[in-house]
Amino acid sequence: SLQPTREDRFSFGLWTVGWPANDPFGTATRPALDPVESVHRLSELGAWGVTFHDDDLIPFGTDDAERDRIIARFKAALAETGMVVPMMTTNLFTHPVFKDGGFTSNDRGVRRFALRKVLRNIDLAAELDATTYVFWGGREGAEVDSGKDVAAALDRYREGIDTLAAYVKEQGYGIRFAIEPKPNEPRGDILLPTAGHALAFIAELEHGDIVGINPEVGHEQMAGLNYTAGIAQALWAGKLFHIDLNGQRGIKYDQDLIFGHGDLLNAFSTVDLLENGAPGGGPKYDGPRHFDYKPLRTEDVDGVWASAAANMRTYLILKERALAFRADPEVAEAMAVSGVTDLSKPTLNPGETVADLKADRSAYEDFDAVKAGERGYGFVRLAQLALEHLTGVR
Ligand code: 3MF
Ligand code: MG
Ligand code: MG
Ligand code: MG
Repeated sequence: SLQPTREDRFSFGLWTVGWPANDPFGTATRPALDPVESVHRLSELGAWGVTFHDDDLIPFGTDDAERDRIIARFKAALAETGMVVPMMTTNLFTHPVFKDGGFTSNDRGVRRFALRKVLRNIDLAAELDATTYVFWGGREGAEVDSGKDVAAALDRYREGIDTLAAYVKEQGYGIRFAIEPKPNEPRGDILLPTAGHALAFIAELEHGDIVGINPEVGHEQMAGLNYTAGIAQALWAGKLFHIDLNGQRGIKYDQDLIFGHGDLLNAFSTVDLLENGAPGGGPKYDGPRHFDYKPLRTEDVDGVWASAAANMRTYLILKERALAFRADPEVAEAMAVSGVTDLSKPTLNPGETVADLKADRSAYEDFDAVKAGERGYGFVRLAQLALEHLTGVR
């Protein structure tokens, strides 16, 4: 069915539907939404969860009494609807104090303030039973190469993440961290620009065991990269802790389009991987299907809810098509012909040593490289089969 249910585990950021559509060239075109209304509307549409930055719910600078009141009212909306908060995150990018970054600001006082802001919100995340805490370091970067010591910045980034991860462990919160890469915007260059950079960074952490990544479709595509291939590597590394689904059309500003409204073929392969796993097996993604998109600035409030529904419906359409793709015997046959399934077979025989390989004349001396070079792999046929399933022709 194309009707979303709780079992689909669709979640939305409060900042997505709640974006009043202010951009660098224009003022808001829509009124601000009450987070409590967003919880109710998303629930009615069939979503399962909401996610948010501290400041999305509790405006920066709110006093403690008002903060408590806002949280109590929000909790009541969750209880009324049964909506959950699977993920939370920190806004370390809007206020001028963070203009040179949070964890990696050149100003040490700002770095300490950033850590305190996160610590406070992690306590709230634990209170709301969130299991993932996302770090998108939008201001952790630079425009001027000589103005940022990248090695020192990475030391401070590591210090920040490790300090917070140690805290989560000490408190027994059961929360895992997910770093969200982005190549640029709002900074000219952002640290940890791609999924690969973030994975390499995590390998240098003391508490890397509870740190993974939250790749966003559009962010990887802004770097000209293939999102499906990126999350496949994260899955392979056991580090795909969360995902930000949306759409992007090429290398340009962060569009945050509705999922599938950008590179549709890649959206299809993404859903195929998420729902069916890699053809040869391996770890499967088990987290929320989280949308981080922006309703177009041209839309009114009705258009906001239509766009939220469109994300979920598109995902479910692609899921149906991806299941049909994998169930098609012709696809299985085409994958076998292409060698897709053969790739899961280890290159060496069980127990084979390098000496054995060197002694195997069939591997080299007698191997017909010319003939092997003439082989057709049939990937075009696979691509066309995918397209025909995607478009509903098959
Ligand atoms: C910006 C983003 C962010 C992150 C969020 C953490 C404002 O391009 O994608 O949204 O997703 O900060 O989840
Ligand atoms: Mg984006
Ligand atoms: Mg974004
Ligand atoms: Mg995002």
